[in-house]
Formats: sequence, C-alpha cells, structure tokens
Amino acid sequence: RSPIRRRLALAAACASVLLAALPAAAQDIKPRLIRFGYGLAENSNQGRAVKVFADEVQKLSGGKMKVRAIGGAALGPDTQMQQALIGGAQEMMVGSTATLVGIAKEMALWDTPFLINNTREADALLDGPVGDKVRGKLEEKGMVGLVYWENGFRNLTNSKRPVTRLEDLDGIKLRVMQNNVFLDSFKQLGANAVPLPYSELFTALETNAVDGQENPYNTILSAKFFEVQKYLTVTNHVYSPWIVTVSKKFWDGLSKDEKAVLQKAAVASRDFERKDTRDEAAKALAALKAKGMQVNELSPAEATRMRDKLTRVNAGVAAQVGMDLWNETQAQLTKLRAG
Ligand code: TF8
Repeated sequence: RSPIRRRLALAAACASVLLAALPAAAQDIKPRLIRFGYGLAENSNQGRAVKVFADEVQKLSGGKMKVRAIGGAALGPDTQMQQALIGGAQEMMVGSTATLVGIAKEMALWDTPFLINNTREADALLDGPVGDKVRGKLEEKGMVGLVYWENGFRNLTNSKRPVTRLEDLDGIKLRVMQNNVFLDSFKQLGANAVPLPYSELFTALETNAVDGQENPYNTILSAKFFEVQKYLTVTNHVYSPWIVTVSKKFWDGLSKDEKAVLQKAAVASRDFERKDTRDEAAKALAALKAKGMQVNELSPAEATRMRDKLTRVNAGVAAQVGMDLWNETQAQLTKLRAG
C-alpha cells in the first residue's frame, strides 16, 4: 500500500477509536421514545430480556433514548404489532419468527421439526450466515431484524390424557401458532390443529375451546399453563427462536450513532436472554412437576414414529424457503455435527 493510503487508514482507525471513546452526550443522539411490544408476561424470560434491552439503551444513549416496554400483548398479538411496525405506528417488538412467515416466507426455516438438536447448533445457525440471510428478508417488507433470542425447544401439553403413543393425539384439539408448517406438522400427527394467536391461548385452554398446546417449558411455567393443563409430553419437536425487530420507517430516520445504540443493546439483551432462558429451562420441568403436571417421556420407538410423521413436512419447508437456503442450512449443520 502507498504511504498516503497507509496514513489515511491510520487516521480512520484513530477516528474510530476516538469516536468510541466519546461520551454519549457528544454523539449524534436525539431524544427518542421507543415503544417496544411483546406477547408474554412481564415476569417471563421475554419480559426480563426486554427490560435488559431497555436499560442498555438508556445507558448507551446517555438517557436520551427511552424504551417503553409494553408486555402481555397489550399492543395486540404478534401479527398486529408487525403491521404497526411496518406502518410506523410502533417502533419495536419481539416475537416468534413463526408468525412472520406470512411476511417473509424464509422464516419458515425455523419451523422445520427437529432441524436443530441443541443450543450450540441454534446459536451457530441463527448468528451465522443462514440466520443473517433469513433476518435480512424482513427489510424489503418494512422491518429490520436485529437479533434472535431463544424461545426454546417446544413440548406438548394437554388436558385430556397422557400422550405416550402417536394415537393418543387423535382428535385432540391442539392450538398451534398461526403458521402453515405448524398446522401441517400437527395434522400429520393426527391432532385437530387450530391456529390461534398466543394472546388468546390461556383463555382457550381454560374454557376448553382447545385441549392442548405446545411451547417451551419456560412459557408453560411463566404463562401458568400448568393451571389449565394436566399432561406434559417431552417431545422437543422444534427449536423456536424469537426475533427482535424495528420498524424500518423508524430505523431509516435514525442517525448512525442511534442505530449503533440499538444494535449494541440488542446483542447485550440476546446474550442475557439466552443464558437466562437456559438457566430457567434447566429448572422448569421440576417446577412444573411440583405444580402438579404429570410429565412423560416418549419411548424411543414412539419418538421415532412421531419424528417420521413430522419430518414429512420437510420437503414443503424446503420448497417454501428455497433449495439454496435449505441446502446451505443442511451443509452448515453437517459441518457443525462433524466438528
Ligand atoms: C407461541 C410462541 C410465543 C410467542 C410470544 C408471544 O406459542 O411460542 O412465545 O409468540 O412472542 O405463540
């Protein structure tokens, strides 16, 4: 490189060091109010992580940017909040990737049954090129995806009977997320699958409008589903992520420094959330048993039967997300499993 280019590079490096050292007050940050909606209770892994995000934004912006956290689906179910983000009436949210499939079809990748075997694979896939590509699809639709959080491995509950064999699901009215892959998956298993927004789930279970549902242990605990569900079957049938999104209309009006605040806070909240969720999940099953739930594992033979039925939806997911993305995902997983 020429000496002049080297000097320029050096100057640029110094400038960025200086910039990083600047107090928040000297950065290009204006007072901003961010309404951040989410569906679970304040006292849940989702609520705790939104709080961490809010505190982090406050700190990094020197108190100029304020996050107003609004939980319990008070701003509406995920799909309604997504439309508010796209229209610019709400700034941020966190929710299930599964409810975004109608907006960005590639999100269906994360609904593939048994795609991800453990949290190491989840983090590598979601934080790597595949996760970035899927997240990136939201931009042209009016949303910016910042980071993925962990919802977790999903397990089945119901109020009718213990599910020990595939046939036990026959006729069980099972709430699923509003998503074609989940609908197809549970139809394959013989359940009477009913798509419902999460915000209507507790009441639907309580009034026996539906018999069962599936969610990670954390949510079964924080949403108090144990009060209205007797049986829990350990299925771990899919790993669900959450995604933190920003209204593109709002995002485009932010300065570089303001965007950096949100990005840094998002990463900090992700790291907190995954650890918190995993710590809680490790203890949650015992807590659910203590609350009176009757828990059963599946025999290896029955687990295989269910898995075989569920993975019948895979070809459909591959077609929906595109073979390039599907193959890239499988290749990364193969590599991860080898090393
Ligand atoms: C579900 C999801 C929920 C999310 C949440 C409201 O069952 O697992 O955790 O949608 O953001 O709907």
